[in-house]
Amino acid sequence: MSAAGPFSEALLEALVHAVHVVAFTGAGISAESGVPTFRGPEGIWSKFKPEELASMDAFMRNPALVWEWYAHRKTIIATVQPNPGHAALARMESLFPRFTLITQNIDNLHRRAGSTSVHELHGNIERSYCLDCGKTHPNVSLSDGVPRCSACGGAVRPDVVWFGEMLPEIEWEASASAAEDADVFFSIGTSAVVYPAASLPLTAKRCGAYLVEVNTEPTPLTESVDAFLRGPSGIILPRLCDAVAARVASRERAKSNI
Ligand code: BV8
Ligand code: ZN
Repeated sequence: MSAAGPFSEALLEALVHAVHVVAFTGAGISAESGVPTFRGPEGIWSKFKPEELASMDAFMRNPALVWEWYAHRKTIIATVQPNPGHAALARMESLFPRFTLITQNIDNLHRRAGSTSVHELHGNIERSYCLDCGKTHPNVSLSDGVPRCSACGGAVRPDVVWFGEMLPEIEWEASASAAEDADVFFSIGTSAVVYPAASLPLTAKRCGAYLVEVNTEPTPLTESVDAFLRGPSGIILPRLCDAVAARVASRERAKSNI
């Protein structure tokens, strides 16, 4: 174990001197809460093809099936709690001068863990809207298959970004500029295969960020990162926060002893 414990000096020094730290998360950060990922061996895509469910075509073809899938996921999400990985990212808001959290997840667990600002690139399963008049429907009853709009009777859909759909512009712009400005950029629990979200880590690196990946497995991004922290984010992230806090505290003590 080096002086820094399981984390390299380079990583801890980059974090202690960072002004703007950015964290970008995928389904892996919610895995330890019990939310299934997409592409793992038990991933939800292993049973269904993404195009069969997470696309407008799928919804127009069979809205009841798509809603059945989202209802199933909503049921899982309603029973789970944020895990220590989510809590560590909420803690990072007070650990660094500037901290930006970007997520591909739609499970709302970052907000429930206490993160106050979350850029949701792929929407949020707790929001729905009417396809015809755009009215938002916070809670939908799925008793009769496809929820109908109370204002116009139109079909209501989940407020999530499907394949072939544009990402929410404000969230995307804010995320892209955060990646360009990051001193340290974390890619956490994502297979880094869904674009344009997956382009953010390399944008950050190209613009000078120290790029860190936290994942239980290597991904297409791993060969490009400055630090690959292999393991569950629910274990690694709290330990990393403790190591940074300890290093900042010892510097403060050293300064006050001068
Ligand atoms: C768009 C909906 C533009 C909500 C999702 C060819 C090349 C490049 C791009 C494309 C292409 N063909 C098509 C495209 C575009 C397409 C795309 O990227 N396809 C990919 C699959 C090739 N992208 C789009 O369509 C996007 N829109 O491009 O529009 C446009 C539009 C109009 C006109 C012109 C252009 C929209 C993409 C959004 C799709 N929506 N979901 C929902 O139902 O959830 S995608 C889905 O995948 C989720 O949103 C999810 O967030 C996303 C990424 O998955 P991950 O989060 O990474 O999850 P995954 O299971 O894959 O990985 C989990 C990781 O965690 C693993 O690495 C695992 O090892 C790790 N892990 C597990 N446990 C832990 C852990 N890590 C740490 N700790 C643990 N405990
Ligand atoms: Zn309507």
